[in-house]
Amino acid sequence: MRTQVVIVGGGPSGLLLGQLLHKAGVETVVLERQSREYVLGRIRAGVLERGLVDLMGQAGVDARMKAEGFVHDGTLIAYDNDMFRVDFAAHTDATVLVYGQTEVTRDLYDARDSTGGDTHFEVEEVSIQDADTDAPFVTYSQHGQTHRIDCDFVAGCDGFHGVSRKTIPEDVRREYEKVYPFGWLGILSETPPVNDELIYANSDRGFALCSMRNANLSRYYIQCETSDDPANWTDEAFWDELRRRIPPQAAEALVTGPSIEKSIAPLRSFVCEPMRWGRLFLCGDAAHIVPPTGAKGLNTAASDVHYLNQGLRQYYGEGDSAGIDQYSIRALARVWKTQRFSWWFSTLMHHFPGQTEFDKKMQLAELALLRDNNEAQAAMALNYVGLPY
Ligand code: RFL
Ligand code: PHB
Repeated sequence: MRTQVVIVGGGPSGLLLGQLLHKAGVETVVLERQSREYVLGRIRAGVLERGLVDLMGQAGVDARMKAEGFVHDGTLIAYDNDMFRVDFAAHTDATVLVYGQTEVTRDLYDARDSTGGDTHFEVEEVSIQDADTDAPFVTYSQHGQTHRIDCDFVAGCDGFHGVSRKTIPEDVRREYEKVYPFGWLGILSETPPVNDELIYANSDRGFALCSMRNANLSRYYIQCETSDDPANWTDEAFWDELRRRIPPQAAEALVTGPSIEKSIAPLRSFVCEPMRWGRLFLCGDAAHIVPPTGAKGLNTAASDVHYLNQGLRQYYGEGDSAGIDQYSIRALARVWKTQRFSWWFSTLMHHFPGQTEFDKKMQLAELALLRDNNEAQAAMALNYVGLPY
């Protein structure tokens, strides 16, 4: 079998790239390790930058997102029993959209189905071969049979644990990593959100975040130990702890109910350089991970997709390889800036084990600067709504 671009991974990066390339008349095959139901059952990101919203429009898959997503033009930051607001719209000409990654992925699968896109689920033993030559190919097995796809390019969109990054030889690849000494315990509950905008809370007991998916579906997180287990937390214990970490006016307004999902995510910053090796391109979590504090994971995956889509369109449309040659440099320039923002916001908002009184004062001074200073708020707003591509 032969195609133009093999996309390894059917998460949001792979599917969005597939739809954008389809619009340009470029043929793709998507290989996904899990079943579709499994991919659509994962609860992950909830905040979309303008860049991702625009890409969904270019891919022709924004109808439901526009109808059901919620525009947020600011966020609340809480500390010391009080809250202040950062107004995105006042500091930038942009806003963000609250629309879950699960819904983004569902819309992309529906679009891929309706355009006859070739997608293979539950594939095993994916192996990317000869990516450093002009004739790469991908082998995999499915239901006990081995298959081979010859192609022009391979897009490695298979997340942090995929095979694509590891295909780049170790002497070419450089990896940068920071592991945070805590995780986030998250729950989803069919209750109205405590507030119509997100609340990010710094407290002595640890960070908390009040987020949402829609008018009757809330997403809340509390900082926890990395070694913790969701089974250690009853719903009551979660709600009690959340109430202690958010300002009193929010705690009083909180509507609680049974959780419908409860999980722990570790916090990590990670970047792999370069993001291209020959005819293999890494996109999204395959190349980089951010701690979720700035909601940048999915959004940074989308900016990679944008640069790769541009490069491949230029190659197929004009026979010009400048865009794909510059892919890694262009993508990484933006990746490092979103890494910086996610690291800064994570460092500002969490309680670190062994944190000294001085460290705490530094957090408080920086929070006060953000509360009182227009330029500090403008810098935060610019990064939160998403740096331009
Ligand atoms: P994904 O979503 O991980 O998709 C990769 C896909 O590749 C498949 N795969 C393979 N397929 C074929 N062969 C192989 N060998 C394969 N190995 C893996 C996987 O099954 C999967 O379907 O990466 P992608 O598309 O780059 O998208 C990135 C985003 O998913 C990610 O950045 C965000 O979800 C990160 N993230 C969050 N970001 C936010 O902005 N806000 C959040 O609240 C948030 N919560 C999270 C998160 C990531 C989490 N992970 C990775 C565990 C919560 C969690 C738990
Ligand atoms: C979420 O709703 O899951 C969410 C929102 C904002 C973040 C992280 C996660 O910064």
